[in-house]
Amino acid sequence: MTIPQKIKLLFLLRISFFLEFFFIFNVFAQASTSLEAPPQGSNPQIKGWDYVYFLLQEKGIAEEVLLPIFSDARMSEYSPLTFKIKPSESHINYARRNSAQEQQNAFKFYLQYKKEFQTAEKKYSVPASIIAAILQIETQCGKFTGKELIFYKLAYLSSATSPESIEASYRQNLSDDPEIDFDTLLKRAKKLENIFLPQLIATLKLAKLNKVHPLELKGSYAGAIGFPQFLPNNVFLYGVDGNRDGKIDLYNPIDAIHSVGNFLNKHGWKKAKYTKEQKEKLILHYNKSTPYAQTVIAMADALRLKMSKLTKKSTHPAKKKNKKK
Ligand SMILES: [Ca+2]
Repeated sequence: MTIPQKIKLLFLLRISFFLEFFFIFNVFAQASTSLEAPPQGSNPQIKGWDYVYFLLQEKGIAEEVLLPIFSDARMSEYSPLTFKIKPSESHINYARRNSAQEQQNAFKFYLQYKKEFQTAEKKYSVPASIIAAILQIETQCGKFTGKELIFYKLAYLSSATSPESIEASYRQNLSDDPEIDFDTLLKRAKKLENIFLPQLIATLKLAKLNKVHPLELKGSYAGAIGFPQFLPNNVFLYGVDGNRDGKIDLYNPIDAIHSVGNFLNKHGWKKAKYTKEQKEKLILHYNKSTPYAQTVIAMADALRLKMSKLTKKSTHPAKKKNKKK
């Protein structure tokens, strides 16, 4: 390459650098005008959570509620959320969960709470086998309910529209797709905020109701709690006090059984029989993953078979006796 060619190339590179710089600058200027203005000044006590703190205050949550939580030692420092512009399909291999061992565990749980399962089935029209399969796939019927601080996780997920999250996510998405549309990214951020901010507020409400510190509520990395892994707001919308002790406690197996039944019933499960496709559609309300819904149905089919064998045995005790002789 000759010297003039090199100069020309350098010139072109500089031009593209400036173009890129102006583009990014423009994009962030646009972001800051189309989003709420971030709070001015920073309180070191709240460890960088100013933006979410501001969102919560905007929703009417008082400083005396927020400051003790965000300044608590259990609340880690804020780091921006990087999200994908297109929601990615779950990579969980649900089909693997329908093993003989998992079916056995769900069946054992069913036998332990048989009466409650039958009551729930009558009350909500949702087969016991479906409820048991959901509880098994969610948490192995309460064995693994998650150890994450849900207030922290939901605060993090609520911060999608923070300038730091927008910037980090823009850069990450840009490396995947150089033609990424900034408005689509902003819309996705707003959607995430609209999903998770109400859940964060519901966490505060739930903590108040249960008379515990919000940072004592534990669950999954996505903020779901209890045997059925409900998001906090769903506890208020679909939770049921199945054992009638005056509290909705999703760590209580009976409340959990009733709550899953009620959730599906309120989402349209109104009768005992549906086609496989109809069942799949209804279960997608619980978890928007087709492999999840298919695994629930497959496990429920296996459980129903075990349950029917049980009924046959119990309805023909004499036959069984004779056989033994
Ligand atoms: Ca209860």
